[in-house]
Order: sequence, then C-alpha cells, then structure tokens
Amino acid sequence: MKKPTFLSESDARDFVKDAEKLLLPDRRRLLRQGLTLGGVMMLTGCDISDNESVETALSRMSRFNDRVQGFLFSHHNLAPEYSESEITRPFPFNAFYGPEDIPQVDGRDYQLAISGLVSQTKSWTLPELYHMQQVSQITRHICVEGWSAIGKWGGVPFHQFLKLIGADTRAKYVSFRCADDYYTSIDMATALHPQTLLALTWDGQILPPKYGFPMKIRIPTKLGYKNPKHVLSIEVTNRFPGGYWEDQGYNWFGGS
Ligand SMILES: Nc1nc2c(c(=O)[nH]1)N[C@H]1C(S)=C(S)[C@@H](COP(=O)(O)O)O[C@H]1N2
Ligand SMILES: [Mo]
Repeated sequence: MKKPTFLSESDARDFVKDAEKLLLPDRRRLLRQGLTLGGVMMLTGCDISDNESVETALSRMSRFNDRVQGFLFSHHNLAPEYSESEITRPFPFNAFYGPEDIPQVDGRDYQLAISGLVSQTKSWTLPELYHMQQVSQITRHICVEGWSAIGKWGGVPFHQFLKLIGADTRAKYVSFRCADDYYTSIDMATALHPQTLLALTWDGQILPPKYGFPMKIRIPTKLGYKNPKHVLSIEVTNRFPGGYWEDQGYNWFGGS
C-alpha cells in the first residue's frame, strides 16, 4: 500500500471547507466540530495526497450526502406554499446562457418522448398534456447562485403522469433532457412527491419561453438547477443519469 502523503495545512483547510459545502446546512453544523481531514479520509476511504484523490474524496462525500438527503426525504415534508400577493415580480430568468439564447420550441410539433422502465412509451403532444387534470402551486424557487423567488406554476402532478405511463416506481431515477442541451435527474421519491409538477403554465398563462416553454418540471423540494425547463424527454432508469451542473460538481440530490 502507498504511504499517505498529506496536504499542506492550508490545502487541508480548503479541502475540509469544500467538503463542508457538500453537506446540508444542519449537517454542516453537526459536523463542524467533528469534521477533520482524518475524519474525511475515514469516511471516504480516500488517501488525500494528490488532486485526483481529493476529487474522488469530494465526490464520494457528495454521493454520501445524496444518500443522507434521500434517507431524510419524505412525502410528508411539504415545501411551503405562498399567497398570490407574495409572488416575486418580475420573476427572475436564469440559464447557463443569456436571454438571447432562450430556445424557441415550436409547440405545434412538440412531442414529449418517454423511455426506459415504463409500460407506455407513446409520446405526448401539447394538446394531450393540456387536457390532463391540472393543479397549481405558489412556491419558492431557490437558486444556488444566491437568489430565491416565489412563483406560481400549474400543470399535472408528476406522480399522476408517472402512473399514466406505467412507470416502474421501484426504479431509482427519473431523467430529463431539454431543448437547450441541459439535462438533470431526480430520485424516484422526489418524482413521486405530491408537489412535483409537470408544469405547463406560469402565473396563470402558458409557460413563457424564458421560463421553459413548453414544459418544465417544477420541484419545490429541490434547488433551481434540479428544475429542468424546455423538457423534451423523460426516462425512468436505474442507471445513474447525472446532470448538467451535477456532473460539474454540484450535489446530485440538490434538496432545497
Ligand atoms: N433547460 C434548462 N433548464 C434549467 C436551466 C437551464 O440552463 N436550462 N437552469 C436551471 C437553473 S440553475 C435555474 S436557477 C432555473 C431558472 O429558472 P427560471 O428561469 O424559471 O428562473 O432553471 C433551471 N433549469
Ligand atoms: Mo440555479
């Protein structure tokens, strides 16, 4: 076995800070006294002696954090809902590009594609989606970049849609691909959560292009980057699908 060579003290401090960022705020408090470099090495089984193993240790911690969040997540834990007068106006736009590059999806030939562990792989047109029974919610969208905003979304409860397509709800993940090359994925428990919405409207009107026309998945129990806009396809799978930001180091579970 290779003899561990340790990081310099300041590198080690940075590392522990990075590791803490991967933990939930309350977990962060819990671990503040206990989390040391040695502790991290025991948790992750990684010898933190070079950049590559630092990366491995951080991503193992992030996956450990996914499991903790998954374990704590419950159907009975509802995100707060707000009144009409609390809606943030104007509602912010955000994407990995500027407003000039918002994808212009043509609603007339839109087809929502379904694949994976489902019994119905038929795709869905917008009129078909609009005819399904709709609900609405006024909830807070929280972006990791440091802003949050209250908005109103309407659409089909996602658990009902999953039932309609005969999704195998024992599968681990539901994955989404978007018109702008964005992609993300969620755990099945979140997909089945009563507030997770296949959203078709924003503020009582057809979803405007900047907020994800023709369809976005609205998940008030998750951070902004887990709420895909311009969704073109849905896959139910046991293969870990990752995500656009998640694959660059954002925590995959991304609870809010
Ligand atoms: N297709 C797509 N969905 C996306 C993004 C994106 O760049 N493309 N950005 C995510 C991030 S980081 C945020 S904060 C929200 C912003 O949604 P909004 O424009 O409705 O505020 O969209 C999320 N979903
Ligand atoms: Mo975000």
